[in-house]
Amino acid sequence: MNYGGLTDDFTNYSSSKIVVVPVPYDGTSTWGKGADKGPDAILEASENMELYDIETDSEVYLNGIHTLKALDDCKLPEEVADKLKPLMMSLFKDGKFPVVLGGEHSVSIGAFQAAAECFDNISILQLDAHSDMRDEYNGSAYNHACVMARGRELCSCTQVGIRSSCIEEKHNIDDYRIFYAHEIKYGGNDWIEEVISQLNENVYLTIDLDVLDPAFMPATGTPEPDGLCYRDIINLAKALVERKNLIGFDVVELAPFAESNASNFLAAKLIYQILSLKFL
Ligand SMILES: [Mn+2]
Repeated sequence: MNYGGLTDDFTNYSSSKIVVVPVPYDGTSTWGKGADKGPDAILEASENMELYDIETDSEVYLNGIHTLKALDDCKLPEEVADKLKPLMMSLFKDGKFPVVLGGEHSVSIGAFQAAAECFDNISILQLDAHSDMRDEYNGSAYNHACVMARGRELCSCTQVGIRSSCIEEKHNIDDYRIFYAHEIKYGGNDWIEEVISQLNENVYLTIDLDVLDPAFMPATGTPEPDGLCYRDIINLAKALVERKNLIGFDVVELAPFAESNASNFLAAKLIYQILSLKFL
């Protein structure tokens, strides 16, 4: 399987501008399991997408999309980071635009480390229901609940869509850099401008799919009510690619349902629409 179900003409590594990195890791999730099935579900759904994007009037696959062999066989989240970081660094050095498919959110840590090492003047933009700012959880600093605490050790992090935190995380949260879901949903339209204006020139985007309302994205391990809608993310992505240099992104925490493909298809299409905006 490759992302988009493309023919060989558009999947060659050397000629592809985009590289998809499946990381089917689900070692630290605490409630709903199944994020290890996320990458395959996204790839399978992507083979059933239309490859023409209406809003941008473009066919982004013409830039080439290479899908790597899955990074698997890791037991601990530290091992995932140790393998993903050099892989991502090699992609950045080759001038590729990487898209990481999780897996649970701890897989982002290796991508953050690579981004911070390869780019100066960088920010991480997190879309998520959960602040993920615990110093450590269940004995590991690389647990999915700690991913943004690791991110903020590397560069400035802006958090969007948050609606679940524990009290111990508050000392790690910067009030200026967090945009709670209720403020976004019920507080007017200025939030996108405020988010973009605080980001550095280079931006790595991490999308935990539970940022979306469970009405749209039920197939995730830790769903939280009162979340964002698909259009909120597209509108933010539009402003992001127009004003900043998006260097890559990840989409994590899809835990597919056997009875419905809708969440899988949403994830596949969200990736394609962000790519369509980026390469317009
Ligand atoms: Mn998360």
